[in-house]
Amino acid sequence: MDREPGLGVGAVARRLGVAAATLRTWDRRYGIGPSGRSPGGHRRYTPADLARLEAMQRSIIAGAPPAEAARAALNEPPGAPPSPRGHGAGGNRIPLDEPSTGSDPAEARGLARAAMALDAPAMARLIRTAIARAGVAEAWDGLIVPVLTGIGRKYAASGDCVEVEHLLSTVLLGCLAEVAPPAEPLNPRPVLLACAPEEQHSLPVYALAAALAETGVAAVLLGARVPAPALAAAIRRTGPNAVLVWSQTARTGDPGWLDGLPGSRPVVRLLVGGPGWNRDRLPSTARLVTALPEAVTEIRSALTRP
Ligand code: B12
Repeated sequence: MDREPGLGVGAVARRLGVAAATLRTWDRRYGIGPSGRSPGGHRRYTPADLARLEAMQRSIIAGAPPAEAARAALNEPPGAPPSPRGHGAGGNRIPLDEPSTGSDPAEARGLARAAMALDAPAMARLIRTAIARAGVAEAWDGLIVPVLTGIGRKYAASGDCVEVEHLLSTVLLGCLAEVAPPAEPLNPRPVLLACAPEEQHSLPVYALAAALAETGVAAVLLGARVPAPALAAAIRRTGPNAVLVWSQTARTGDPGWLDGLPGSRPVVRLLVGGPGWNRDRLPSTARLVTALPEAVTEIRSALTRP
């Protein structure tokens, strides 16, 4: 056994960038914990323990479930050379959460694999099949969001995958745009969908437009990075029943400008969506929606108002 006093749980947590509670859980659940003792008898992580944890963390970032990552790390001889970041065993995998009920985990793994392989035709096939089978809202929440979130996590952990993010986004925008607008829309007045000024993350508004189209509602999709005066002009010109503005990132989430949007004649229902918004500062005229089906319901209810 290693005779060095080693590191306490707090120091190891800081080094790996995970919470101390996570390390305790890994120890309890997977038996990957400190094997040393301090002179005072406290448990200490030895350099070999640390190497094992680093190996486990690399596997998790590469997409392995924690139990499997721990098993592999415990079986790896301590001191085995670390695989280069993001390219080791399983390095081509996107970490996926447990799928929501009703969704098919194999489908999400397939889309993640096709995305990592930059195989656009395979991605499009999987996305189109899911939309045709379950509709846009279910395909979005059950298949697409988990893969997007996984890619985001991989990017955050390693800086990799920006090309995957770009290609999957391009394919998705194409597939969502294929959902035909209703021939005879339910809504005589338009619904406007826009991203906040400088917000480039536009996929959710495309998904919303497609989901609305499936229910017979036609939307006017202004897309990414809509300047505030341009949205105001579109509202004045079209007299919409409902407007939804998306902010994905905190950088675009200051809602100060929303108050300046034209709000009446007829009454415009103002909805905001996305994790970027500063919720404490939303004007009382804006209602925050937190899920795609909720946005569809809210928009439809605005249409049926007198
Ligand atoms: C696709 C993507 C891109 C694409 C966008 C393409 C497009 N046309 O939209 C591109 C490649 C352009 C891009 C660029 C960048 N991106 Co980007 N991107 C993403 C990614 C992978 C998915 C975004 C998305 O569509 N999310 C929508 C859903 C999937 O996510 P969600 O909001 O968390 O969903 C929750 C709710 O909002 C709700 N929900 C889901 N869908 C819907 C729909 C509606 C209508 C409603 C109401 C609710 C709802 O349900 C979910 C559970 O609660 C995210 C990862 C992520 N976790 O989101 C990163 C992410 C948003 N990007 C990020 C970054 C840093 C960038 C860049 C700055 C650098 C980079 N990665 O290249 C640039 C610059 C962007 C800019 N200047 O604005 C960070 C943002 C970090 C932060 N907190 O600010 C993220 C989180 C990745 C990460 N983990 O680091 N990106």
